[in-house]
Amino acid sequence: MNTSVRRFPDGFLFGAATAAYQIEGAAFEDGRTASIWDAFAREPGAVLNGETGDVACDHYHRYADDVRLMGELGLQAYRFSTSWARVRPDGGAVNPAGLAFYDRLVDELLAGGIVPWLTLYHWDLPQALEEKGGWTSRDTAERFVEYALSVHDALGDRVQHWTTLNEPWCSSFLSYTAGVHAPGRVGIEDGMLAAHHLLLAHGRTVQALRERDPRLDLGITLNLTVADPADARDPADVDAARRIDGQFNRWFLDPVLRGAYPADVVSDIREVDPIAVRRWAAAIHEGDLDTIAAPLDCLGVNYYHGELLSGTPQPGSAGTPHDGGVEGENVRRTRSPFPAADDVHWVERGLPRTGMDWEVQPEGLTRLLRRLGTEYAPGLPLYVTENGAAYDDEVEGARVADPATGVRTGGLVHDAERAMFLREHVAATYDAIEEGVDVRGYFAWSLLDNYEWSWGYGKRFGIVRVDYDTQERIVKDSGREYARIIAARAV
Ligand code: PNW
Repeated sequence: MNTSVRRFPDGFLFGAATAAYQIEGAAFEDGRTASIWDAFAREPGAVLNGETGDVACDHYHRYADDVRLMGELGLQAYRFSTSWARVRPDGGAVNPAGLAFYDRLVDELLAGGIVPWLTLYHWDLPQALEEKGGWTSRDTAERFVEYALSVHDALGDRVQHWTTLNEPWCSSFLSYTAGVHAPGRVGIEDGMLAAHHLLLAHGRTVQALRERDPRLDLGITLNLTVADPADARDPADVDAARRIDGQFNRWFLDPVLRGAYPADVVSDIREVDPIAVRRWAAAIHEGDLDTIAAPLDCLGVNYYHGELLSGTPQPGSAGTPHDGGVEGENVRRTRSPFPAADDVHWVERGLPRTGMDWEVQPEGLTRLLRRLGTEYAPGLPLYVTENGAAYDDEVEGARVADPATGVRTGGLVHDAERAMFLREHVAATYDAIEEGVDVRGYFAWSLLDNYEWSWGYGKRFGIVRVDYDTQERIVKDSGREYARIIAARAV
């Protein structure tokens, strides 16, 4: 690891990220109807404490203040997602009032000199489409293209950077196989079908947007890991690492960048559930993989942690870090999101852990970027589109209510661990650039504390604290640290 000052190249973008359902609130305003998350959050036991995104950070009403805050932090780019159920309620006709929100947001960003970085799908499928089969239905991919084109109709004159999907692994295997994310379905076949139709939606959208405007910058964001064998000489450990790499990384990287699903993983799953694999294979039409592999302008990488794997059961092992769900009495049990990994075990290696119990492993990010830049996508610009950590923040200071308004102001949030996490991962990103990997940006997850899916408001990832009673925003120490890094363009 490099220890001298790391100065980022001109043009490297520093930003922060959010997602529609996690921050917007205003869940049923201006014509928006339910998404699968509105429905799922209302199912008993689906989300910790039954919390919903009904209000969240109330960003729908406070977006102008939030953009001002981004300016104060010095953010150069802002990654956000549009809500399908706002733009096309129930997946049907275009809702001008819903689109108008994103129109205002984009104008506000541009006026503040902040580059809008738009994601079309961050997990909030209209519930009406789920009721017609959701992502297990091929038709959903067609509906998605219509939705994408309607967002482009409204914003294409001002938005250059378009990401089709955020983390299709989560919206397929975590959602349709493990049942811990919306819509909470369980089964290998449903997860495999969902993944294929999500990727098809991605490819068709890339083709359609490209045809409309060849100047757009088009990409997809994948959540990727670094899966290491506990003992590189133990074939069972090597095989455990292969399975996790295969089901998590290669299941998406291979079709998107090479036009084929990984054969080893297909045969692993066939051993567990041959009928599921047969039905999935029948759902792949001729030409689908060419569509899915439509050329891209960049690849978005979400990195939180790596993992150490063994083929041998581990005493007292905590289990997969990819549960995405919550342990506890009021929360439903999950199935593994890895259909063919019963013989995979996670090994404790004594690294520090975040509030999600995820390991802190910055050098894993350097290795991941190197692998993508050499093995998978030489020449394809990479962006770290999410990286961050949940911690219990220490709030200090005179948080006195203004007698006139009742609004509490002031206060400091000390989150030294998050500040350190960001600094180390920005440095790890730089180390990849220095090796020659074409990494063009880094987005902190997240701008604001927000709705952390099945954890409700129980986990805070923000560099800005949100008081959910008053909606007050307080820049955390990590936010100030990130602002300093951006101002210096160095770490
Ligand atoms: C990502 N896993 O989610 C999402 O893109 C964000 O919306 C989310 O808030 C953030 O990371 C923090 O969790 C993930 O189980 C959720 O491996 C779960 C997993 C990975 C990513």
